Amino acid sequence: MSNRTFTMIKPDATSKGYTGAILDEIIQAGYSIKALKWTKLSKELASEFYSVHKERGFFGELVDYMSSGPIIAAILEKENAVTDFRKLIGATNPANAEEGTIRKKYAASVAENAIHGSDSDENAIIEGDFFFSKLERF
Ligand code: FUP
Repeated sequence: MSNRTFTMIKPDATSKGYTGAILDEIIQAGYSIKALKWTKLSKELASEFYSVHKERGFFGELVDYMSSGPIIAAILEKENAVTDFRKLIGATNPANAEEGTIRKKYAASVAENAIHGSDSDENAIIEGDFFFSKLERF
């Protein structure tokens, strides 16, 4: 069991001014920030990040949306990081997310769902490495 996960606060949430509130929820939930970046994905990089979904009908929209504005990318540390973070953010579709979860509070729709959380320890490492060099993580 790994103690690190990777997250992005997505363009809908950053543009609505939810960045500070969401980061605070993450910290209050016991995560410490090991790497943090305010950045913007190009279409090419968004396509690469989400390449696992490239055959899905929503892929084009997903890439357009994820490259539409700035995001926060972060590596987070806590015991049982990946599983607990998925619980903290809630279901992919905010309509199905439990009360109190970040997506329930801040997400607009399944496409614009405010935040990403890695779904496995392996993907947490791959996704963290996508955004951060050795010099940018502590
Ligand atoms: P999650 O692991 O909760 O981020 O969800 P997925 O990996 O299944 O999906 C990745 C992203 O694709 C979601 F965050 C939003 C987008 N998506 C859609 O736009 N429509 C869908 O039906 C499913 C996912």
